Amino acid sequence: MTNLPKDFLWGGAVAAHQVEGAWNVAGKGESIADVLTGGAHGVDRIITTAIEEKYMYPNHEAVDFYHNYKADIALFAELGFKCFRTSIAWSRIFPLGDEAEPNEVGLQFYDDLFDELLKYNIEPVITLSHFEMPNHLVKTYGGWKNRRVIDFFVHYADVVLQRYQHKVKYWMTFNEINNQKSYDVPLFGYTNSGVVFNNEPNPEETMYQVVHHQLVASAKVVALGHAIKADLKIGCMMAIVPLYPYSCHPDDIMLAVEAMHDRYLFSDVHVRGYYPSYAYKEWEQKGFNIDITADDLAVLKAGTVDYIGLSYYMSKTVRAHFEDEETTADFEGTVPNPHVQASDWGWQIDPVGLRYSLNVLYERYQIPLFIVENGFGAVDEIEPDGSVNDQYRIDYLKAHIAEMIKAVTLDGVDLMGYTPWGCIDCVSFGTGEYKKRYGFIYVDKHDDGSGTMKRSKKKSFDWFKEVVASNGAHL
Ligand code: BGP
Repeated sequence: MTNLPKDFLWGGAVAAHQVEGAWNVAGKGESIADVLTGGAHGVDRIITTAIEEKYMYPNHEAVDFYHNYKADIALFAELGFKCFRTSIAWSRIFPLGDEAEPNEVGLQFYDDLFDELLKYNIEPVITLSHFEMPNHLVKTYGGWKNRRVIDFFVHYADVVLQRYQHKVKYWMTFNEINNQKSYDVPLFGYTNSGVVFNNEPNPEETMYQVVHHQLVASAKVVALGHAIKADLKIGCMMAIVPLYPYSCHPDDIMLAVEAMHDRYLFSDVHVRGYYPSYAYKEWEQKGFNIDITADDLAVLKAGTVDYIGLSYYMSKTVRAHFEDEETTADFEGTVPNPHVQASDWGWQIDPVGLRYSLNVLYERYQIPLFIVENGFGAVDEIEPDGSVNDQYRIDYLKAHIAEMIKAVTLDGVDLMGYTPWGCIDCVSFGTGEYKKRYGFIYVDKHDDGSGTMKRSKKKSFDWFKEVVASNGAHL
């Protein structure tokens, strides 16, 4: 039996640049996602900051949601979605990012998209910045390193919040803002902020400055949104990857606490409106000089979020001592957890970690949570009859939803909804591939550029439809 609230927001999630395509139509400017390579280049997606003929840019076409959104939304409606999470491509609204006047055709596209969702009573859940920004802001201003970008972002947010205030109630500011803490993974910094931290003289200090600018921008937008319409719900969005201690050795326990500071720092500021003491201590020890003004501190205080949106895919494990062992930590300081299995991409599958994370977050913050990403990336095989038997995806989602329901019904976590990632197949963010699929809806499009873009239902489609219809009672 389930006791999920009646208005629980079941749905699905994507991001503009991973589905829309139409990268240069209707006045859209070039975004940083448009210069990310894909396909054969694997994870090395940042090859150039300008479009070059010899590379493939999967986001240019993506799955052409821009032209197919009506038919795709009809399928979401068939799934019974109560909400649909996507993002607005900033460069459709402000092609360069620093203009005074928005691109009306871009605004109209999202009006039409939101109207189509509302036609089926599907609530749009909108991320303002999901791994893309106008490339002009990177080339001319240095991306989020530059304090002026705060004003450009707030202006963009002001325009869309005003415009869509009666159509969109649920908003988030920056997708997975805390990913940047892994500043030595170039893709995270680049897509979040237009900065490749490793190219900076002091990568970590620059990362904190960039993040500070974004936290200030986020707080300004939260306050602005509430001033525009008091009942808008504006959240942050965190990549939640719990870091377990490898053992009960006190050093493993403490290492996990320290490692989690890196993750909580972002949500601490978003939710509480001030930096935690451990952040100041870290900056002091490392000799960092982050430009934080008294005005900034007041802004942070005045713009705390209404809820925490989160992605959850995996847990990781940290270990303090390796004496006489062959195992060593990876580049992030994590080691394989012998008690869980991993996906083909090495992501550790840990449904209990979701319940654990929801508990820890709710204990810490006592504000509503919203799972806005969870899912299983896999290579799907088409059967001779055209079907896709993605039982592995059903198994993954079923186990995670079961733990999510325990968090609500047994632990009392206030959870707003659940939107699995990539409800329709889309371009992988991490690898730029089509073959890493997450959807209930298959899209016939492949890494060699072939494919008809035809949509078809996978086995998981009917399964999730029943989950939604039963409000989680039938898994
Ligand atoms: C999150 C991002 C998404 C998405 C997802 C899956 O980090 O917010 O944009 O793509 O991960 O990752 P991937 O596409 O690399 O499998």
